[in-house]
Amino acid sequence: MNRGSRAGPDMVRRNPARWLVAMAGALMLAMAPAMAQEHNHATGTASSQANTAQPVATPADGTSAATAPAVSYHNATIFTLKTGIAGGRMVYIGVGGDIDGQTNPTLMVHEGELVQINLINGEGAEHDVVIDQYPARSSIVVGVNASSTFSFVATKVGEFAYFCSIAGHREAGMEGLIHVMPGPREDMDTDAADIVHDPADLPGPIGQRPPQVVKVELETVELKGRLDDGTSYVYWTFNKKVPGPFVRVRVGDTVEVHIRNASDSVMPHSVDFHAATGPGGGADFTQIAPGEEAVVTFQALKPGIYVYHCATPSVAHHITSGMYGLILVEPEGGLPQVDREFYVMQGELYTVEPFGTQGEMEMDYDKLISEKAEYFLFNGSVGALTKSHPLYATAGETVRIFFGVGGPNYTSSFHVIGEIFDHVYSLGSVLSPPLAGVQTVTVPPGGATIVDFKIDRGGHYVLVDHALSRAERGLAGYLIVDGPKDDEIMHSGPAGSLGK
Ligand SMILES: [Cu+2]
Repeated sequence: MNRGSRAGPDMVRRNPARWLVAMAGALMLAMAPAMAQEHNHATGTASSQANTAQPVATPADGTSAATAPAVSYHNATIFTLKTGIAGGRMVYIGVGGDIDGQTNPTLMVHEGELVQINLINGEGAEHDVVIDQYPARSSIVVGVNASSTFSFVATKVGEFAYFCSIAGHREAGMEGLIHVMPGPREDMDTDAADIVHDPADLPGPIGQRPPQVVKVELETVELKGRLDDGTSYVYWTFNKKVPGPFVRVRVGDTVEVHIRNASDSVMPHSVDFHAATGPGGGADFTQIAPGEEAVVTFQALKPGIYVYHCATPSVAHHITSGMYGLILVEPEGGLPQVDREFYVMQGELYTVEPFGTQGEMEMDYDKLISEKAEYFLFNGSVGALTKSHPLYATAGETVRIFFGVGGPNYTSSFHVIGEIFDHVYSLGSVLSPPLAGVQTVTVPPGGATIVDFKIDRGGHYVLVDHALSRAERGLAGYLIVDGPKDDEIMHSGPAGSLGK
């Protein structure tokens, strides 16, 4: 740990173990206030504390959904403790974040924060964890790998013991401190720009019209952008967003690309359209220094969904920094109509600083060329599609996601948790018939796909790369669907119990 204690909980908040231990609970926590209302929770502190009175034991496989406090995940400070034996004593051992591996770690939180504690049984004996002077306790975990999650709001400032209430266990060593510091966590937000491309921001279908000349305006802009709360990165972008603008044309169109490199750029930039046929996909004609402009024109010969990206050496550096986007070349007559379309792209960042560090991140060239990513991102930042721009839809609607991978290196196993793709335009081909009934789609770097699905049921759906370790490094998005949730398609309890 190389930072002050104030930053400690932040590291823990990004604790990778949160997904493994309390995936369902953590996901629920992140839901918008509207979702909380649907769960009939009052908002605010009282509800969160009320939850502690009824802790929910979760099996270690995380399949059971915990009750969700009506607060924002944004504010949750998460700790994971595993019971064990150290030096002949019974102890709690920190898992993940700054407390990783520590015996009876001191848990640093701020006044007013929602604190979530995950307890994992590490050796099999009966245990729990109780916070002194707070109405907060876990349920008892019995058996190896049993786990429990509870949460409470740290309303009282000071140092309080946490301990195991099973007779004799506190005395045997199962005791630590939770330190509630006065005042809110320092707002680390900087002057960093919001570089997230809203996934709902894309032009509508073209449909029936004859081919024409379509002018595309791109500006390459280097700017300090928000990577995560209190964390920034100097992105290189098309039009200040990641991904760049969604370009939509039809087959037979003439695409006239005007690219301008902002005068305050440091680097030269360019653009390579995978939808184009010709030298460098246009990159050979668009290598421009700061302040320069170039124009390249190409025929959209083949329909499909294609990536475009900067192709200035080192190309991997330009791509990782955010220089990618999608161009849809519609087939004649367009794609089948759907109710909602979304635009999502995946990329990864290679920073000197480990994932979760606060401050301004630096690109690490050695990590880049050895493909050791620190961050995996949808639409440019951690939380882009969870905290700031979730996808919204209504039950009964058909949804289409144009999904591309900028990369530069990692293939995505794109999946929406809780849904099945009705149609997949595999590898972005719209000339081949779409696949039907698909769970997970492979999307290579520099590749894209189109997935369509009807949402039959309200609820929370989660966009992931099913290489789920990447979810620990920033990669997740929410599709929040308004509509009835308890129905024949899925409901809690046995068959035939609905409405009884
Ligand atoms: Cu570039």
